[in-house]
Amino acid sequence: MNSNTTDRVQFPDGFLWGAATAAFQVEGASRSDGRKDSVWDTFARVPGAVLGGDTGEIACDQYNRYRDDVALMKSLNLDAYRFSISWARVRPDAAKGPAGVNQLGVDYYSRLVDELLANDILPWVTLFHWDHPAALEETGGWANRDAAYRFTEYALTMHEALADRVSVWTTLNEPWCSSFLSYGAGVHAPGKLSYPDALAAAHHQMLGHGLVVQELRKRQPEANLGITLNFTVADPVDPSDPQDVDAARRIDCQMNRVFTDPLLLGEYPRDLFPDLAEAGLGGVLESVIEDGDLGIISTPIDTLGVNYYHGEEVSYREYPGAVDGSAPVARTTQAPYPAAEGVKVRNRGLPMTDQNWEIQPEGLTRLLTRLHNDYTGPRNVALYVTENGCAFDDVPDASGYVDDQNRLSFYDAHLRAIKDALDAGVDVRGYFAWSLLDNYEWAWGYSKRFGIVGVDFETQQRTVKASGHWYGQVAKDNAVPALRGTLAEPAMEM
Ligand code: PNW
Repeated sequence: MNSNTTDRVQFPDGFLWGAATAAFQVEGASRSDGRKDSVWDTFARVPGAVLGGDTGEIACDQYNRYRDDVALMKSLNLDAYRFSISWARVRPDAAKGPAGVNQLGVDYYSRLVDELLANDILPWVTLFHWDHPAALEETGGWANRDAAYRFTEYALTMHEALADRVSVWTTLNEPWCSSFLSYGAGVHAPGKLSYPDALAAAHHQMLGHGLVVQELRKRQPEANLGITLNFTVADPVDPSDPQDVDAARRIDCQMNRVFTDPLLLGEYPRDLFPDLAEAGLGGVLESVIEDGDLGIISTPIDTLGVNYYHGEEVSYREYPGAVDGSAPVARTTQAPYPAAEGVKVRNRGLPMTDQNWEIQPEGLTRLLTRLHNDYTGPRNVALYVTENGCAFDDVPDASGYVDDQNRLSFYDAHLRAIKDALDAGVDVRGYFAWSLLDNYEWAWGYSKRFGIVGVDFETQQRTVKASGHWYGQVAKDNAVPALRGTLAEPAMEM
């Protein structure tokens, strides 16, 4: 087991090393060149919705600084940049037809792609990372089935503009967040507290995913098409207690299988329906599923993107010091699971990030192995870890340098966990650090820093952290170096 060793670990030839961001979190320029409000712009203005009242108006100003940021990626030896396109920049009024396109918005992504290619960096494009036009929300947003068709039209606008240079397309990022957390829990934009809307939004996003895969496949058969999901690893506190096992089953069902089953098996998990009925939501999901939808949703894909931060240990029983990793916002919210009332997350005493997210690298090995065995392996779908990372309250030294050994160790441990999965025969082909830059961390605003590159939000100065220098070397060597320091004898210099 590599994760139990401190040795250097070599990755397979061709393993892809990247870093990720999302449009709303880094671009800023929220009013430039015809962009209009997305739901995140309007949500950020709701009192109490985002810590500190932070908005995305400026963020990392990547819209104006993308050349510098691409140079930074180059200096870190990155093979790929995973970024998202802002729907609100491209179709600001959510209007249909060619007249709805904001060409200046499209042009920005064209320039970004050119800059990446000129630097030999693969553009890994995500079409939807949560910032749909506020105008679309006025007609019900994703709770309205029409959103799936509007999403397809927007996707085709971007495909037409970029397909001569872009070969990797991710439809959605983490639909669990943009449905359950956004329409159900009220934690993310548009901040709704409706489980029926959350279930409808999830289904319509997956329908939009399938429609886009079908259309892009026709136009670009050789493209790498996929979706990125966020996963948890839900363990029962006591595996011999049927109640605890039921708690874990529900969380696994309502975060993981509710997406992987329709996507790769062509059906919703059977156990979801009785749980929903018991929670007073009987017939709600059924009412939005039309004939043929599951066939569209399960259109074959090439890649499943895996976002992993941590798992959780759950029970119906009360344990002292439950884990709560959500932003302490001054707003009414509810659980992001429509049918898991009473399920509690136990604090198992693992080390945590400064966001109270547990650090659990072995969960990633188990997750990748399970996905490969149950879903992707038999269908020849490749796995890429499209996000993994951690928030720490960095303390720069007098010169501004951040010696973030905590973040570096987090990456080291998770990359070793991936190597364990590779050694077990799992088809993992690449890894993206979340995130390239400190950025707008949604409901946490700018209070949480995920970057391997630090950003001074006053001056916009970027400073590569110790973790960034380390990661750049990993990308260059295609290997994680031997661990030094307290865990092992100092490694021999070669
Ligand atoms: C993901 N949760 O978000 C996103 O894809 C990124 O945009 C984000 O910055 C990153 O992870 C770190 O948070 C999540 O509450 C946000 O379970 C919240 C949750 C999960 C993922």
